[in-house]
Amino acid sequence: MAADALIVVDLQNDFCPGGALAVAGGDEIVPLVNDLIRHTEHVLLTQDWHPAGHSSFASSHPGRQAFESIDMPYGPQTLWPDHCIQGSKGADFHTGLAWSKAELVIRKGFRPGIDSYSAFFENDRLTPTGLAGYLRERGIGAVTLVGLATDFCVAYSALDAVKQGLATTVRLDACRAINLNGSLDTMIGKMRDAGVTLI
Ligand code: VGL
Ligand code: ZN
Repeated sequence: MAADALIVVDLQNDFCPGGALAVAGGDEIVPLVNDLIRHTEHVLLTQDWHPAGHSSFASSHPGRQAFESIDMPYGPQTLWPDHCIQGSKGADFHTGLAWSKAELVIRKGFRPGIDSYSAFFENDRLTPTGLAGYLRERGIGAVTLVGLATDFCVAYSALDAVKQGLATTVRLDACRAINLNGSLDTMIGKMRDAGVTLI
């Protein structure tokens, strides 16, 4: 029988209150996520992991501001404040997160010229992270996603999970959103249309 996995997306200091790209209430989900970790056999984590000067940072584009969109060779890209820099405190998992049980940590966004919201494919939609192969080899056929942010890394990961043929659930009570220009409603609609189970 195919196994289930819990994927905890980017529950890192920089996405929690006080962090560089704080998501409102980002830390509130930690107790519930820990509960889900305790009750799930296979736990995987993603970790946003950018080199300094990453192309998704507004600071890398003189004259541009955070939360604006720019055209990258691979398409439109939202610019962000500097965040989750490799090895920094902001890139660490939230201190309350019971992460030690995790079987795998997928780092993403480490290529200087490409951002990566999804745990499966970078924002060029072509470069794989290796997660699909890992899940296939481990016989994992269903995933539940939780974490930050609902409308970016969680949603992109969920949409790609469905495309990989995985039974995909997002626990919205264990996620928090950035909600930029209506992005939460847009991405909830896309997930629902794609067949993601939203609970
Ligand atoms: C994320 C923006 C930039 C996320 C990561 O985890 O949703 N959002 N990097
Ligand atoms: Zn990022």
